Amino acid sequence: MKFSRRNLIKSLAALGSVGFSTKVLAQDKSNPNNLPPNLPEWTPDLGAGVDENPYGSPSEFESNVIRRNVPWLTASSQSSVNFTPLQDLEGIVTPNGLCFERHHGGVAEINPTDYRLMVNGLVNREMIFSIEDLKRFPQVNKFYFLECAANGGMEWKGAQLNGCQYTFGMVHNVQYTGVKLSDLLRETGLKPKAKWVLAEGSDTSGMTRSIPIEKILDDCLIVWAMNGEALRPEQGYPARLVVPGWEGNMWIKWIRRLEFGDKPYMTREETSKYTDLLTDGKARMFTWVMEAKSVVTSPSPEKPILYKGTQQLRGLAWSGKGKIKRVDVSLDGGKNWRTAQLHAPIMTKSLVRFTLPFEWRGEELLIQSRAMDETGYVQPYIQDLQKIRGKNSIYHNNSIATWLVSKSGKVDNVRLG
Ligand SMILES: Nc1nc2c(c(=O)[nH]1)N[C@H]1C(S)=C(S)[C@@H](COP(=O)(O)O)O[C@H]1N2
Ligand SMILES: [Mo]
Repeated sequence: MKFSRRNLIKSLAALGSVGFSTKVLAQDKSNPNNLPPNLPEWTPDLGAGVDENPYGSPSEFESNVIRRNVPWLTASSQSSVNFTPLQDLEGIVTPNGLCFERHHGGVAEINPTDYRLMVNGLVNREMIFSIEDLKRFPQVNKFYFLECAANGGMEWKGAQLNGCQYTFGMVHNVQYTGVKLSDLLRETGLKPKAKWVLAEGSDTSGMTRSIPIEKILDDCLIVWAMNGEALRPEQGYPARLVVPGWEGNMWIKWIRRLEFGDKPYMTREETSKYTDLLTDGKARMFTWVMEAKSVVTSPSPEKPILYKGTQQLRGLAWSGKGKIKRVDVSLDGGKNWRTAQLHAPIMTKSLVRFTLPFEWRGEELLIQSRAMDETGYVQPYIQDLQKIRGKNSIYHNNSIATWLVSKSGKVDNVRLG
């Protein structure tokens, strides 16, 4: 049925005028005493005072909106990962307490007074910066997504984890405040032979990665704040490296040193981990860019369809190569596609929100979303990735997922073909 005004009025009349009373599947757990026209129970008495919770936390009724982990993926609570609850978020900002965490040696506890960033190697002047020194440089405020290269890694061999949070939640999107490395490096100067940077963390894991100088000078940042407040300890307090659009592993947290050299340092994280093992036994190295990807966050396994009638499909798209240009959505497993609405702001290397209204009459659906970025790159199916990379991969799975909606409104993660 088309939503022409005449049809709408006709159908409202048929329903006894309340279009929203078509609830068919949801269990209504409301307390009737609190519903109109009654005075609800929270009105007669005064509410809590302002000073009872000086930092502030979400409503107790939102207590299910939390980071979650998968026990079999967690070696220990120090070498661990948890996932952002994408299915419960709106817009594009990931609240600080919900940003997924990945750390290899636990969260370093650093008094910012004792924090220093050292710059050495092929620079004209080796220097050491405190946080206050960093804050004297021109500041930038930028939204960027951070995605772990292993996001979706469990899905290479088939549909494994039945959740939007577990299959896509190793990504967060935050507004960072910090300084451009290109500005900082004007202070130290660079020797002509400087071609690579070794970025080193100060946590127990000794996390180190090599980054080419072009990227460092293009858009990398040293940041001290996220979403308007100091970095959280889990995200690298008091300072971390931001490497826009590139795999999360390179965004060194608790960063202590940048060493400039003339070749890559071939660290553990770039020679054994974070490489892609191909069918011929060779591995791709230095596959830094996180390519275009998207996910339908609702409906999703955690967000079943509760009503027949008009639905607002919601999702997120991102690309490490630049801006998202378009997102198409299919409800029939890829046979037909409709273009979703992208919501401003659409920023480079940032999550973008998309929505698409559709009518649900209780039939089975196979929901997919496909992102395209400004370079013309189109998000692939897993079969396309496997043709080139085989089935040994763990990292860089940016393929299209399929959510099966059953007649009951239940949603499951499935693999087609
Ligand atoms: N020093 C240090 N930096 C690190 C890590 C770490 O264990 N130690 N983990 C890396 C990995 S694998 C990822 S995906 C991101 C995760 O950042 P987040 O915890 O803010 O989500 O940080 C990266 N930076
Ligand atoms: Mo990662």
